[in-house]
This record gives sequence, structure tokens and C-alpha cells, in this order.
Amino acid sequence: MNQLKLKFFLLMALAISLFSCAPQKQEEQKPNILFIMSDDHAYQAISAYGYGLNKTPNIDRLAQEGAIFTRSCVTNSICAPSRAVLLTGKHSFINGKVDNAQPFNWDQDNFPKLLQANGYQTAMIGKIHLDGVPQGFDFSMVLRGQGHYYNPEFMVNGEWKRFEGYCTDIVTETMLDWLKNKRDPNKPFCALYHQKAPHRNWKPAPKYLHLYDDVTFDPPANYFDDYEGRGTAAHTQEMKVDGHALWGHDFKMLTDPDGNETGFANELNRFNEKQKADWLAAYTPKNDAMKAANLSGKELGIWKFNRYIKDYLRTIKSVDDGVGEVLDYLEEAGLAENTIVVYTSDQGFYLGEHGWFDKRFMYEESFRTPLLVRFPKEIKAGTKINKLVQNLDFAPTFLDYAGIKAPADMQGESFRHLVAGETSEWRDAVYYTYYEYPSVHMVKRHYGVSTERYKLIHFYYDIDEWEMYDLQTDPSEMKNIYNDPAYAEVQQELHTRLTELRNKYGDSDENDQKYLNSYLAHQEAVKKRQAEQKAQNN
Ligand code: SGN
Ligand code: CA
Repeated sequence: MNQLKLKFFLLMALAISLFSCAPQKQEEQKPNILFIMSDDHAYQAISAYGYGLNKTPNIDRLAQEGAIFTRSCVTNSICAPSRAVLLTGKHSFINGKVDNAQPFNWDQDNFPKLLQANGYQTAMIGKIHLDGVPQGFDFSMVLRGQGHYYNPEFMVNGEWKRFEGYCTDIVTETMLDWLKNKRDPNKPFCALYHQKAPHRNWKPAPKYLHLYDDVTFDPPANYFDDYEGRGTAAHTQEMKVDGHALWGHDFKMLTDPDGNETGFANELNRFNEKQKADWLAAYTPKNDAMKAANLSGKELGIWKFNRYIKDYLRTIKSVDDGVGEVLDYLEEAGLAENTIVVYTSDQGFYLGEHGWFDKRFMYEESFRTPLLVRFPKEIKAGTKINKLVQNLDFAPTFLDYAGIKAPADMQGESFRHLVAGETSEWRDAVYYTYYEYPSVHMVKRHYGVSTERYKLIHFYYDIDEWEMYDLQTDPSEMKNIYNDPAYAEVQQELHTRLTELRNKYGDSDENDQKYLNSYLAHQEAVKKRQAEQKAQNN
């Protein structure tokens, strides 16, 4: 072969190889998405938010290296509906999953399905809390309903399997295994890494049973709230740490201070011998000391707060460890630069504010949820976003990053350009709905609007009451200012804004009635089924 021919041959070979690589290269450049969601993780319990309660060094890395959102809120502060909103990008009254009880329709569009159809590899690992086999995932491993902290069962690609160990660690190990060994490295990935923790009843991992043993936590300033200045809904809820939390299930006592069995012993039945022994060795002396102290009144209330918050924070320690392991892997594998990492929770949670645990209300602690996003290619380290974003925005945002046009009926907005600092134009108000009543914790049905400063809420069904709060002068929402003449104009504006949003998103009194009817019918059907089962068993 002469020199010229050789050059020509080499050039052709180079051109062919470049040409054949081109589509794959383009695919590779699409960003990966790692979506981390925990369950009931209050922003007050992430150190990057500055509440000084605990340390979450790994979750905090996302804020240091990316963005922290201070006003990220949900559309409906409860688990399964929140996840349905995440997947579909549609409000509950459109996607149909308005409460934890009624079924979810997996056949509708969701963002993982759209990513999958566009060359992504997708995985869902952990808690999804939506019945049926997940759709839109190449690999799925999900808990049954709420799932268990110890030795949980998972449905792996449609088949049930029991796993030995601690749920949070199993979910992290499975996530790492998928990233390292199971996915196709030639495709961009979207992985949903969902922890059950720190959901009730806050069972810590064996290695953290003694964490915080030598600390006493002060409850929030409004822990002993008497709800004066609020409406009926705040008075009639059943979610008080010192009032509704249970001696067994929540405070992990085998017998209550009067010596009555609590039923907690049954919960230890699913533990193996070693887990049970470690557990009892940790709790028995603490429980005995509590009984010996013979506490009452506020002292007892503060003991209950401490038992609650310590267990809650202990479960978060394992979540944070897992985030650290996964972030380390992304770095080691050279994936950190081109992976969007999101940390959020399905809603916020009360850590003793107003005396409560649980969520559901449109008041700040449950309405707002943590949100941290890292994507070094577009987001500057140390970004802080104070605008009102919602879980409704996730689906359109991820599709935007992946270069896919969001379907016209998706309701959220992509926050890609907002978080990149390319625009500050954003919505000035968000819409909220809550339906699960009458039910556990007895939080009444309501809907409302929040602007950056004010909130207007309508409680309905068995009451008809309006509440309004000025978050600037009353950030803890202790004083309902509805009908306060000083706010007459603001009140009028909020009513107008609420009507506009209900129209914009397609909500109405008819919708509220429709979902009330289906909820009550569902409750009746469950009662009937239970009665039939009981009769059969007798
Ligand atoms: C369970 C909990 C409740 C909690 C709901 C919904 N009780 O019923 O405290 O409000 O889940 O939570 S427990 O006895 O199971 O601990 S959600 O996050 O799934 O919506
Ligand atoms: Ca939840």
C-alpha cells in the first residue's frame, strides 16, 4: 500500500467510526437522573436547612455542590397521592389518586415511561405506596404498601421476596448493585431511590439504637399549642405527640406506665433473634428509667417528644449514610458530572410543632418539603431558590433535562432554567388539596392557595371554615386572620387567586363532591369486606 492509499484508508476508517459512534455519543450526553425520595422527612431534620436538630452531612453535600429550595411544597400532603403527582405531573384530582385509600391507575402516562421510550434505562427501588406492578421501569423492587423496617418483603419485577436485614440498608445496597452491575452503561439512566424511612413508627437500625442517648432535645416553642386563634380543624385533629401517639407502636414500650401490655411485643415477632436481642438491650433500660421517673404533665410531654424525635432522627441517620454511599459511587464511576441528583421527601412532617407528628395540613411544616438538586453542568454550587416550586414540577423538569417535550396535559412547570439562574420569572402562587377524611389523624378536607407571603385555606365537608395566615408576621401560623379588617384587601385578592387556580388546573366543587362520594363508597366497601371476613372466620 503506498503512502497516499494508506492515508486515504485511515481517514475513511476514522470517518466510519465517528459516524457509527455519533448516535451513541449523543445518547451518552443525555443526563442521568438519580431521584432520591424519603418518606416523611421534614426539612427541619436536614442540617442544610439550618434548624440545628441533627447532622445530615451527605444530604447537605447536594446543597453545597448544588441548590437548596426553601419553598418547595407539595400539592397534597400525603404519601401515595404525592407519589402519583411526582410520576404524572398532574394534580391529584386529575390523576385520580386523591388519598392513600383509593386505587391508582398505572396505565396513565408517567415520566419514567416517557424517558424509557426515549432511550433511558429506568429503575424504581424502595417505597412507592401505589398498588399494582409499577409501570415505566426496566427494574422495579418495591415495598408492599408502607413496608417494614425489619426484614421487609419487596416485589421484585412483579414477584414477592422476603429480605433479611434493615430496610434502608437493603434499598441502598440494591440501588448500588443496579448502578454498578445491572444497568446498561451505554444508556442514560433514571433511578428512583425511595426510602421508607423516616416514616412512622420510626424504627432505627441496630447500629443506631443508642444514637442520641446522651442528648435531650427541646421541643419547638409551640409544642404545647392550645390552638386558640385557629379554626375547628386544628382543634379536632388526632396527631398529638402527647395525646395520640401510642405507648407501644410509637414509644416502643412493651407495657405502658400502668403496666398494661401495649401490643408492641407482636411487632418484634418479625425480628430475628439477634435483632430482637439488640433491640431489647437498647430499649429496656431506657423504658425502665422512664417508668421509675414517674413523670406527669409537661415533663411527660417532653419525655414523649424526646422518645419520638430521637427515633425519628435515628432512622434519618441511615438514610443519610445511604445517600453518602451512592454519591461516592457516582464520583468513583465518573458519573457525578452528568447526573442530576435530587433529594426530596413525599411531604413535610411535624416535629412537635403545634404539638404534632404526621402531616396532611396545608400549614407550613407539612406543606413544605425538602428539595436539594445537584447538577454541576448547569447549577452553580451554593444556589438558593426561594420561589414556590411543587412536586408537580418534577415530571416536566426531568423531561426538559432529557430533551423531551412534556405532554400538553402535564400541569407542572420545568424549573430547569430557574435553578440554573437563567431566569427569575416564576409563578407567584400554588394550589393545594387534601381529601383523606374521615380517617386516621382526622385532618379535615381542605384546599387552598399560598403566595410567598399569605395563605388562604378552606376547610369543608362537615365544616365550612376559612383560614388565612400572614407568613411574614406569623411564620408559625398561630393566628387565623380571616375576616380581620386590616387584611380585607389581601383576603379579596387571595379569593380571586384561588378561583383562578382552581379554574386553571381544572378543579371545582363538583370534583370535591365526586371524590368525597368515591371515598365514602370505598370506606363502606372496606367495612363490608371486613365484616364478611369476620363472619367467615367465626
Ligand atoms: C399509617 C400511619 C399513619 C400515617 C399514615 C399515612 N400509621 O397509617 O400515622 O399518617 O400511614 O402515612 S402506622 O400505624 O402505620 O404507623 S403516609 O406517609 O403513608 O401517607
Ligand atoms: Ca409520607
